[in-house]
Amino acid sequence: MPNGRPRILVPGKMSQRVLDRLPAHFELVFVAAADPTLVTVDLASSVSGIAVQGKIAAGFIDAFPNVEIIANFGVGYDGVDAGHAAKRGVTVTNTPDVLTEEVADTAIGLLLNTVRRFPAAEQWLRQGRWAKDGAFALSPLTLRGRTVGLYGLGRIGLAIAKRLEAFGVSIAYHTRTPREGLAYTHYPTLKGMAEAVDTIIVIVPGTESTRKTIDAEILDALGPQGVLINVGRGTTINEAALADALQRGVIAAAGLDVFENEPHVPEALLALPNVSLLPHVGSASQATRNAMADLVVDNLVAWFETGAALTPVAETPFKRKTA
Ligand code: A2R
Repeated sequence: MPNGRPRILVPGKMSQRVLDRLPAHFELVFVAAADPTLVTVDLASSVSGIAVQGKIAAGFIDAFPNVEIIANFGVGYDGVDAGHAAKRGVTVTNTPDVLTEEVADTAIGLLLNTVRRFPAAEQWLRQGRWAKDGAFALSPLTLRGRTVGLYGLGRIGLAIAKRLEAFGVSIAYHTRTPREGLAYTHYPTLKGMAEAVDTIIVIVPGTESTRKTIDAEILDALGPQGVLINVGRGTTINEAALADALQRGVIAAAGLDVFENEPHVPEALLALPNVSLLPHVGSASQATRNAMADLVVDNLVAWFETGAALTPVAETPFKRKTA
């Protein structure tokens, strides 16, 4: 620990607020990317913590024999190999709760944009077509009378459900374990829920157990009036199957804020009129990103000052070993 202060490594891009706050507590060091070949011998042994807004693979964790904590910017930590960190005794933290309401707001906005085609309507106005060609086409779809199935009912899923109650739609959900004390219908299988609802909102984490689970079979079960919204992770959807289902009218429309290979969006989806697309802005207000940045820094400070992180992920419930 040079200067007696822990050394924190930032690989690649990071929120400016994190970069502004960390130097009050730590010595900051940088590498251009989370690539073990960029790590010098001096860096390897001296780094005690990593702050990351991107991917950290097992090989990068192994490049740092003395690393204790990896603080991830975001509630979803699918980019960090938390299973490997757990085996190494390295704590991983994420940023839950502080973005819950913002992402739920985004989900509702994307749902309305998708069903009522508001982005296309605004383009119609901006292009002067309202005056030239008349009223924008009636939206074939409506939120009225819909039954919405939440795939995932954790912190964000529940915040979406609370909002949906005010919209007067029916609400169901699929999770592996039913939540106590809720009036929403629980479906033990995704297929069962897809058959029963006409709208699915995806808000599960990007894990092996959710990977490509929204596939041709589920889209078929959702049906021709079906609307699919994804504010979780792109990996949960088989994008080729989705594009095919949208082209052939197997489902009616989709709204996507997340993609499998961001920032690249499949051409097949870009070409479709019945898709509303956002560039992963679920939590992207200045205020919410500030709160996330503060939680990244506060986790690191708490770890080194009190010996316990504020929001460790489930895989790494560790306390700091003091020498
Ligand atoms: O299955 P459960 O009972 O563990 O419920 C969790 C559900 N979930 C799943 N549901 C069905 N099949 C699965 N294989 C599966 N894996 C997880 O997702 C729970 O209801 C929900 C996750 O909730 P939280 O951990 O509270 O996460 P939060 O804050 O709502 O964020 C969800 C995701 C993040 O991981 C980012 O990817 C994205 O939203 O921002």
